Amino acid sequence: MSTQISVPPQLLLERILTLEIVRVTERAAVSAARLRGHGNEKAADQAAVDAMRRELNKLPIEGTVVIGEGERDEAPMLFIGEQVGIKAGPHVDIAVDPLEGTTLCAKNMPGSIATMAMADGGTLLHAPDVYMQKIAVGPGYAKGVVELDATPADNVRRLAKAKGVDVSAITVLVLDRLRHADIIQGVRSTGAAVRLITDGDVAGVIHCADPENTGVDMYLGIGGAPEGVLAAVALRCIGGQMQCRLILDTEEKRERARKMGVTDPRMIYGIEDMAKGDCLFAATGVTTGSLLSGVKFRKDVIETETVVMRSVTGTVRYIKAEHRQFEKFHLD
Ligand code: VTB
Repeated sequence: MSTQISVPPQLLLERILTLEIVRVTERAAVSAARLRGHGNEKAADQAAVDAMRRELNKLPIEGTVVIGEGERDEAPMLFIGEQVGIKAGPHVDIAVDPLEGTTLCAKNMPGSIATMAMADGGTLLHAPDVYMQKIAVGPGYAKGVVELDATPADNVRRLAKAKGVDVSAITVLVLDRLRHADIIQGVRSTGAAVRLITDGDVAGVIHCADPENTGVDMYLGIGGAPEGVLAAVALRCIGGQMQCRLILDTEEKRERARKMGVTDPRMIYGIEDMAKGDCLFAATGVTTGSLLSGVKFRKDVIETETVVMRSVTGTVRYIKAEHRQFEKFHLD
């Protein structure tokens, strides 16, 4: 079963953009990778942001950043509302996380990626940079097989039943945080396994789409809302289900969300509430993880691995690139 929804032809993104966005995440990943293991999250993130912005501004689009580095006053670049592209071409929404897993990169640990999504203008959820409750599973299950407001134990049992396996064969991926103690305990109480990650829940959610290879059946917990929207775009392309709710626990956050068009602060968002139109997703590995290889610097050649997806066709491509004369063509 696929989560694909039909998109009117006039809303289709030009498919050439699929390859264009690969360049964007490749460049961001290479720039961040030069700072792998330097212990400086800010510098690595800045390098990725600079590179991503430079590349985005070469694209034949009229793009608006809707998921970015933060709101205008706190982010000098790729802030929410920033216009990117050559200002000619289709109107598109852009979601970026130039370095997802800054700590992973700074510590040279597995799983940091440079990632972005592009969608038909006005079709991505404008989410403030707050926390978000998330649950995700892969394709092939009846709608509503798991639910955000069901208990972790209940969700595990429901998923095991739908998959036709014993609960002990289910693995749930969770960010290793104190706030998740109850979730972890709830999952383990059923006999299911928990896999903990220190960071990086965009890749975490994507793992659910291919349980046979990743060993992950479900993603559960609280992570960033921007990462939630990026992950939703990926699942739109490859199939799966996701339910999310913004955590708007202060008046200040509710006000920020209101300004972005959120009318119901308790709303549960499905994939299609977060990504309505045709959309593209790309991620390039910075440090090697279970989804993608990291950047490799060889003599005269830089290697990257990128996954790029398109929702309207459901095509997923893994692109291994060898970059020569990278510096020469990297400049503006
Ligand atoms: C979340 C998650 C991200 O950072 O935003 C997390 O969505 C931050 O959680 O993928 P904490 O505030 O508890 O650290 C990531 O893991 C990226 O690093």
